[in-house]
Amino acid sequence: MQPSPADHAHCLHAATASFFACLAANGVELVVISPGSRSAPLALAADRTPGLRSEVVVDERSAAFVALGAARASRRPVALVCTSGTAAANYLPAVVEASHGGVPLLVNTADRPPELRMFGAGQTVDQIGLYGRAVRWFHELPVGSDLAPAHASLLAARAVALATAERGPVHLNWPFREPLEPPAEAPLLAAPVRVAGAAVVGDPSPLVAAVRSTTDGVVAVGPAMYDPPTAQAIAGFAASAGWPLLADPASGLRTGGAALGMVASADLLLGTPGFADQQRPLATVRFGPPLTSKPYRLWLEQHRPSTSVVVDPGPLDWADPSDLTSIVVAGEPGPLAAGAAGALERPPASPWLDTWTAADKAAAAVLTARATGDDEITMVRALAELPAGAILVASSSMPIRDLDIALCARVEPLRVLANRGANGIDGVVSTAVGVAMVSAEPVVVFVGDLATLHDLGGLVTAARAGARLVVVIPDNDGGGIFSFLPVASAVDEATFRRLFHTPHGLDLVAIAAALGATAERVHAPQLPAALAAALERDGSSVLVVPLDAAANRRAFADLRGQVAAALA
Ligand SMILES: Cc1ncc(C[n+]2csc(CCOP(=O)(O)OP(=O)(O)O)c2C)c(N)n1
Ligand SMILES: [Mg+2]
Repeated sequence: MQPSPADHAHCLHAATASFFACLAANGVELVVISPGSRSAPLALAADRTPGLRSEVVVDERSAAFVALGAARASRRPVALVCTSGTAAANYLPAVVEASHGGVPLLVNTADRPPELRMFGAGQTVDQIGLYGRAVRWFHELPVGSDLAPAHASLLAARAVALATAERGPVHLNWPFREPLEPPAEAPLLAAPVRVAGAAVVGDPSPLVAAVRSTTDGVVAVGPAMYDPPTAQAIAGFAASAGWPLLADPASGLRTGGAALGMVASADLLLGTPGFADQQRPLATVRFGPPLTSKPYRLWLEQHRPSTSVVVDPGPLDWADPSDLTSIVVAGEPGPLAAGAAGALERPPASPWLDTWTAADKAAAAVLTARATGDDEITMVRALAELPAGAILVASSSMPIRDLDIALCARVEPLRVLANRGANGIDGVVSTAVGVAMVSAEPVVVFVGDLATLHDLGGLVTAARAGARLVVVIPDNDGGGIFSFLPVASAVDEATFRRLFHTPHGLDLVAIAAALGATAERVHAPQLPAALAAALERDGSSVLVVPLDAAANRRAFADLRGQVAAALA
């Protein structure tokens, strides 16, 4: 359905106004505008933003050099706005000079929406990557009216941080669909995202201020696989804050020591509607990428805490698919966490923290009682008992989520590694071979059957390299994850199986043996003994655990029901 013209105008201008308000909040003072029609939403928003001075220069070539001179002299990023077509091309000489001269320029070019490109619409040229390698960052925005104001704010913060940190121009290309005129009433703006640390890298004061603002906050740690000193510093910060510590299985914190306030079962707790509705976070401090847990993400989106601090070393690393960030703190997480912990007073007694830790205890009791079913919960219970110092490589799809759900905190170190950058199911066995090549500790890889078939070359590599590796395969004859998705009930069974579950019917034990591994079929409850034996062996071992995807899904539903009952 098309939005009404009024809604369209409101969305479009709320996005551009939020963008410029965020530039102003992060120290931008000047915008150089060249006249045009398609760029109206940018020009009007820039001109109306308090704290921004706008200057109009008709010739874009000259406008860009004016911005360059102003940015050079003021040592602050200066924004440029022009319309589509050769207008944008005229910025090139100044952009090249800014690139070589290390001058922060924020280049904003208006564009036609995708459906008007390549079919002869007026003033339409290919603006994607127009300045080539002369810019530090190029980004094509969503069509204006589809751009959420909070996202526009986040983009503005990133553009300023990048242009400043990387000393050079950045290019944002803005496609706009007509009508372009502003709404009758002033649009509602998103709160600007502040970038702390662009000037003073490593200043922990935003973390301290967030903690002082409320007792009802959480420290969340994504799959950053932090080293032990960093993990310890972050755990120390959470303890000083008196906030619960929600740590992804691949964070480096969940299974790396005793951390006060650790809530390992956050996915189960926040997947329980009563708990998630009642526990309303007022602030979060996140280290590293977003957490794997979907219930955690939905919980944040439901309550939208007003303070969301993200700690990440580089501007291109901040990830926030929910547009929640209010402050980005650039710098190394370990020193920042330690600095903040040092500045905090002893935390007051907090019913909020007590509720979390009591709930976590209840969920952990439910989990530890479940180690007998033919399901992935039982498999995780076995993997949770790997010897101290072991390394567990987890595949994307269900294995990493299984760990998130069912891996309790433990004191003896278990290092969990996962390819969470792009979440592919490819190359998982090969990744584990690489891990084993450089590690003296036992290495186990927990990898789905499809992911194993995707990387059979990894088993060949393991055999050729003589890698000491244990491959544990939850074999649900296809992509079990799809049974948890809405598509499972949206299409007929045969279509679901052919297009999504994709059963292969292959004997993975025979395949693994043929490729040089010691392979056996093991039922989930017998996994602890099989693992212990495999860890004693030289070369690679493959343990294939037969599972039924539907029964496994029921086991998880049952677990969630038990947790909900324990919390009620
Ligand atoms: C390289 C790549 N191709 C496709 C996908 C999409 N995908 C996500 S999960 C999945 C199924 C994985 O099945 P399996 O490894 O058996 O794990 P399970 O879901 O059964 O736990 C697929 C195909 C992906 N993430 N990466
Ligand atoms: Mg599978």
